[in-house]
Amino acid sequence: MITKKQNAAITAFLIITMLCIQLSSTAKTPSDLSKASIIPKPVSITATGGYFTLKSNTDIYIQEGSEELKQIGQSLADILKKSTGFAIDVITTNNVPKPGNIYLTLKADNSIANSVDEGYELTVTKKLVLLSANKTAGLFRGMQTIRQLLPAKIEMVSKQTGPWKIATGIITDYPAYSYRGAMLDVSRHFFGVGDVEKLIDYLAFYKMNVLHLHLSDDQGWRIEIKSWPELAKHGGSSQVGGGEGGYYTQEQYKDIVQYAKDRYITIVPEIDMPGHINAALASYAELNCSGKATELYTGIEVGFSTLCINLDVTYKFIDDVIGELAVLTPGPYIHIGGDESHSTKREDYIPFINRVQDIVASHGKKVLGWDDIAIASLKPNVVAQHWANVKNANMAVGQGAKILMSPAKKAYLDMQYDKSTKLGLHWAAYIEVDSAYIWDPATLIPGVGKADILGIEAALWTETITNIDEMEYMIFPRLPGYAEIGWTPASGRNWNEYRVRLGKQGVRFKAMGIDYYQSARVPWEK
Ligand code: NGO
Repeated sequence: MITKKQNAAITAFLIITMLCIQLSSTAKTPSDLSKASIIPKPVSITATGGYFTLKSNTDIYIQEGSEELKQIGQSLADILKKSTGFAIDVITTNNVPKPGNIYLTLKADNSIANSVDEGYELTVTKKLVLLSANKTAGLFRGMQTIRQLLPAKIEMVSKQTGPWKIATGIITDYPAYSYRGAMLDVSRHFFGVGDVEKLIDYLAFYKMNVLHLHLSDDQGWRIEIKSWPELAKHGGSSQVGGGEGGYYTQEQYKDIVQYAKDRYITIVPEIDMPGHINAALASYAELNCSGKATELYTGIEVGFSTLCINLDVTYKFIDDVIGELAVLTPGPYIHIGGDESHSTKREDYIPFINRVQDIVASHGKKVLGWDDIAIASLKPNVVAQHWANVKNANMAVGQGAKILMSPAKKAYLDMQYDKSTKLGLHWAAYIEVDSAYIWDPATLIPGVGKADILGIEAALWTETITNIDEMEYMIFPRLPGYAEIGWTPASGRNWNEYRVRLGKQGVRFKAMGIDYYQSARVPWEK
């Protein structure tokens, strides 16, 4: 006769023995989830030492009741179908599916701790891949982890041979910062809708959630404004070096916004003012203090143009432009630029920025601006994007504003990797892949701590970048590092460990057809 006490002891013994077997097999077998090269690195990974195998009869089951969930299931199926060649269906269910399948569910009780909107929990057993989150955004982020756990060739668009194995275990994950973005300057050189969508796909793959579009500058105006049609028609007809330029019609812009939204990415549109505005001054004579339109500009100087601060029409123009943009923009922010207004007197600049903040607010949006705006009186909810001036960042924080971190020395994607880089500039620094990774937004500027920071944004200015291949060369392999800085807690980041994980992404870049900079500081897996 076994007593209750003995029974409990036997059970405990069995559990400990099983755990030991599992741990030792984890160490020996290559199926070790904790060794997976996921970028950004998840907050917590527990490996259990086995494999789930995606087979020709694998389907994606989704919990009933959410159209968005269906879309996420479908986008995962679309990716997996191409490379595996399997006919993967998306099936709605209320029960845990039978072994061999992927299951996406929402937690009705919001029980995933710390996750805000984007956290998720991924449990892989030999039988099932179970992805759950409080919100669909979390499922979308978690889906990127599933992609990265599969062999790199899962990203190819032609049929490949398996096996398609995923190491078993549990991942619990959520972001350190709520804003993790990239900026693309489409003014200096224009990038069409397809190129922008490609960039959005890359951001999504690394769990980034904002794309800031620098839509206007001296060299080109890139968004159709119906009440001021010459802005796009004339102001959009130039670019650096004198190419034909281009602009997005409002319909095309809506497509970009929707494409991003489907990937849980917010578009932040920027109209740079009062400087960097020559394309508008060339399009409308009445915007100039002289009453005469300027010439279109195709050089790369900065700081020579300004709106005419004391004209009423200036504010009518801004109100119309911001008004149309606000309607096209579901996200909370409109970026007003404000950088390098060297041709605007300080006594004009300050009231101008104050007034423009009110215009943005009157259209129901929040203001983002380069850190230069900190010399004005910042209204509540304004975010200052730090790029060069530490004093400005401190002044912004002193006024209660949050900071978006884009320090040019660390996070400018147009900075050359080293002296041999043919594209790009180096006025702020040469930024090798390690330098791009080794910094902490929360300790970079004395007096600006984690609580003051909204997030990080890597900026690609395009004076020297003319097409998607050049864009890819400058952003890869630095982009995944910025994604990790934004997502993974600083305490979990270490260059020597990261460079190995990054090296393993090389095959993924290749599978996606990305031509990247093969930095000698990274052990690339070919
Ligand atoms: C500066 C400048 C841009 C340039 C960029 C080039 C800011 C905020 N204003 O950054 O106009 O394109 O450098 O690196």
